Amino acid sequence: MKLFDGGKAPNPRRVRVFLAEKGIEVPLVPVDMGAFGHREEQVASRNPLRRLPLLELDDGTVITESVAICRYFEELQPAPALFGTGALGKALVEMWQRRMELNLMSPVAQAFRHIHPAMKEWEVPQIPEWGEANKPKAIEFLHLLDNELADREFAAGDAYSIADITGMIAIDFMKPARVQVPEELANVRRWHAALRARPSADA
Ligand SMILES: N[C@@H](CCC(=O)N[C@@H](CS)C(=O)NCC(=O)O)C(=O)O
Repeated sequence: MKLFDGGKAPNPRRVRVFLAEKGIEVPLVPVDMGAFGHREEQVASRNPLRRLPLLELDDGTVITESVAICRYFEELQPAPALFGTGALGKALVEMWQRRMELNLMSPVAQAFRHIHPAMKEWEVPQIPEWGEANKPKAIEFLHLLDNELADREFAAGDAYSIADITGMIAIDFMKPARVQVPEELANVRRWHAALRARPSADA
């Protein structure tokens, strides 16, 4: 199998961090997204959405969507469990994974893609007002998250999970999106710093 990777872009990074936490090595095919390599035949023929990451299995089957790729590896190698354990644990990870994606990563991505000048050819039409409108949505969710993290170590409970990976990468993505984590959100800051200190964060 091979993983078509997009370098610094947040979704490819989600899969690399997940694999690092699992201790799984997969051959990477680096794609230069800055040069629009993801719009060329190599990617477009495998994923008509022309997005990364994508995983190609040895029989030619292609899996796209970061969480679907991670799910595949979770099933191949269940330990350490990054999608939760037991009925309740799995439901809570799913809940927080979706919350992180829909309420944090998505508004941050919208802010970045609709405001940053470098994204003008990526997001057509680019609507800066829409980008600006998304910034307070991300901040509002971070306040909610800060309350939740007051009495637990990780997003979905006492164990690290894919929800933490999505959350960490969404917060890292706030820098180029020019959105600040409010100073007073001490729990979010503590949680993010702990996630960044894990070796997997550099994957
Ligand atoms: N929902 C997809 C999103 C994939 C995605 O949007 N990837 C970005 C990189 S972070 C991309 O390929 N963008 C290319 C483009 O917008 O043209 C996933 O979770 O993998």
